[in-house]
Amino acid sequence: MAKNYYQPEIETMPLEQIQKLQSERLVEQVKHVYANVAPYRRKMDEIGVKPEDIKGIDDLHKLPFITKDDLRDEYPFGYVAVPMEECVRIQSTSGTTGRRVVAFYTQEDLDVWEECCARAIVAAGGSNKDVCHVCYGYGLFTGGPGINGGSHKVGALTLPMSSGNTERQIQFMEDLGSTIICCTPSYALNLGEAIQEKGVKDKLKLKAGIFGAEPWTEEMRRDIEDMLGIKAYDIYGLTEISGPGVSFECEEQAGMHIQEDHFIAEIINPETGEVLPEGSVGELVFTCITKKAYPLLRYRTRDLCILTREKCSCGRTHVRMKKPKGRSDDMMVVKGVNVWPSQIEAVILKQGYQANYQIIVDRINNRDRIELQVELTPEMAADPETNVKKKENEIKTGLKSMLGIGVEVSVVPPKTIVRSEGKAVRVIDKRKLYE
Ligand code: DLL
Repeated sequence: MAKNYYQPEIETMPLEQIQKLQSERLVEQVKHVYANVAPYRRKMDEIGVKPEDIKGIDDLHKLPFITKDDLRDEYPFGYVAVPMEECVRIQSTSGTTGRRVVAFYTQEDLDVWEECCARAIVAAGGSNKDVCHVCYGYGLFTGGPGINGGSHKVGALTLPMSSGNTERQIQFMEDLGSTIICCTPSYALNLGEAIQEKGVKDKLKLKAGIFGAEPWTEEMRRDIEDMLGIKAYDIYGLTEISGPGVSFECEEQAGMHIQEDHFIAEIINPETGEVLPEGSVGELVFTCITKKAYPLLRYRTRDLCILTREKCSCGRTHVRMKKPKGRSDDMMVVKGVNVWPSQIEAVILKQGYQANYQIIVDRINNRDRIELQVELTPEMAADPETNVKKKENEIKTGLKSMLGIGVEVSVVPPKTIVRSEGKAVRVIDKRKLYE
């Protein structure tokens, strides 16, 4: 692994040393939170846990969890742990699933966050020779500001494009020689399509992409890599814990290294809260051990995934998380069966479609109905042999064996489904309207 400022020793530290550092930081953080965050102090008092009971990471399980509802109940200042004079920034969740959560940052918190994003850019091969094209949204969403700050720290020339205006994005890529593109994977596909249509792929200098903020499959990775002629890296994060860069992929593309000098990760059983051993699927929980303004302890992300400490050939020792399987709140119960959008996506991508699809769930005469609209690829549409009815039946059969329930399938012409510029909205659950 090439050495430079943004691959600090800490990324390759032996596990015992990382855990020692985590223990020291955790002890201090719990004191800070207990002294300054009244709702968390109440939670600890309720179960009789005192800061002095937490002597290191082995005691982490004694601490109470925080959920998104706790943060919403205390909106906006309840979980802030420093005086407002020390806060220099807020970011916020989109609030699509309820009241917004506002996260606060001191200058030091911003530095740590940007450092994590810088490490992600370096892990994707970035340096001060690169032109980093950021088309995550800017503003309250953490994507644009976080990656922007990381790119500055790396010393790359940073293009703060924000999302949308695809024509302009491509023009800038051509004119300024963008080498690294950062956006949601669904927008990357959208850009890929537009680049193919314009026939300008050969004029671009893109070599890598850093994509996250929504779930995406390995099949989608391959599509994006082919369309853009790049290596596609995954990046993960959430507003409550800072933003992008909580974890990211290295050149192995085999899970995202969690920045363990700043965050402790656990996997729990979402039903019982019990901590599960390495390798189990469960809900990811984060404890922030360096953040000062909004230092959440044992925050339940609702993301379901697996952690692994298997050795990574990149040399980084930080634990890896596999691609999140989905969110516990993404799961739909249709006709009494658990259905994940990612399962549906896997079936259609395997059959050669791209990730341009929409799932519509409804309830008619008290019976659930699930419909999938999938777009033909331009090649399929141009092929006179393509038989739409046959294609619909193939997808239906694939879904029936994956999910065990019948799904109505419509195969529609290319460009019928609205394209995403940020996080794609894949599911429209009309049943929620009747609740
Ligand atoms: O999406 C932060 C981010 C920005 C991450 C840019 C990566 C790149 P939120 O809007 O608060 O923050 O949404 C967080 O998005 O709990 C996951 O469910 C999902 N998510 C984020 N990254 C990934 C990923 C940003 N790589 C929520 N794979 C998280 C799957 C992801 N899901």
